[in-house]
Amino acid sequence: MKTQSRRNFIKNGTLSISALGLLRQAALAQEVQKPIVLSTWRFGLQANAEAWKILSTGGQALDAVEQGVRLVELDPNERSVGYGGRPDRDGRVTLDACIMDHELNIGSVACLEHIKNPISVARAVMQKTPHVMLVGEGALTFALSQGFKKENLLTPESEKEWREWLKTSQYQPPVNIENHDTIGMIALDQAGNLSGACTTSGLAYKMHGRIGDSPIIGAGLYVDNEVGAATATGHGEEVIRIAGCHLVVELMRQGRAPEEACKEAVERVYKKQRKKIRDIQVGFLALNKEGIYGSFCLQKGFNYAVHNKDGNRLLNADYKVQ
Ligand code: SD4
Repeated sequence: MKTQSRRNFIKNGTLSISALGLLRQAALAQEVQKPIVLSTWRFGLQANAEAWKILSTGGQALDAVEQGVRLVELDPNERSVGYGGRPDRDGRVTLDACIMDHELNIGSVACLEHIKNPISVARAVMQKTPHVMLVGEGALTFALSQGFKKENLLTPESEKEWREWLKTSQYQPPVNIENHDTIGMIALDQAGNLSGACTTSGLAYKMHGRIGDSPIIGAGLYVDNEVGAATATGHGEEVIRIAGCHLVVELMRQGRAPEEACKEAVERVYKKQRKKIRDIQVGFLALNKEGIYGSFCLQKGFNYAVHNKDGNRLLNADYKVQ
């Protein structure tokens, strides 16, 4: 009897020590990975590095995403965002951008001309107006009233390309996967708050006035501080059709891991395809409240940059169409 209870004691003791170990392991596994920032495409590396300066010193995700994407907007060699972006079919550079913080504050501009940093105008819409979205002339008038400078955004390189395009285009907006890229950035700061920003010159040689998913909250970007954040790139028409980023965040709310949520959204685009699937690209990038991230795209070629305490790196998204 005595021996047995001693054995039980030892056995129970061993069990409780290993149970404790398991609990500790589980706690470690659940430790939130923060701060962390993610952005779409290769230029995400430089944008992340800029955002990291803010995040790594305890700054807010909102400031980090704004400053991060501004860098790409200002780069004339990036031909799909901000200054130097490819124009529409009339030769006009029209920009779309939106920003969202952890308190569901949102700001957006669309079809904005002549301003190098549309993301900062979007932030001003969010913080200084009773509205959430301004477009075209109204957005420009507001930007100028806030001290933004009116500038020519069409660089000689972009103009030359556009003039070449005019020769053969028959003025038809093209649908292909090469001549567009957007920077979408999502971040979780040290305080555990999420924010996101998305900015683009949209599809090259689009019809004048065309607006994609990027400035539309719920399509090109969505943030819910209880759940996670998502951003999108690719053919805006397809992303808007499924309310893409809102869908990804809601799928995470239902328990999907970030990559699974992105995959399910891509599946939905795939199932409801209206154009030749090879002519369309859509990519989603998601981050949850625990700092776990994932991505998925329709066809090979989408990559994204991740910066956390382990460094800044470029990863390839998995894809649907083999
Ligand atoms: C748009 N989604 O205007 C943007 C373009 C883009 O990769 O992301 N291209 O439809």
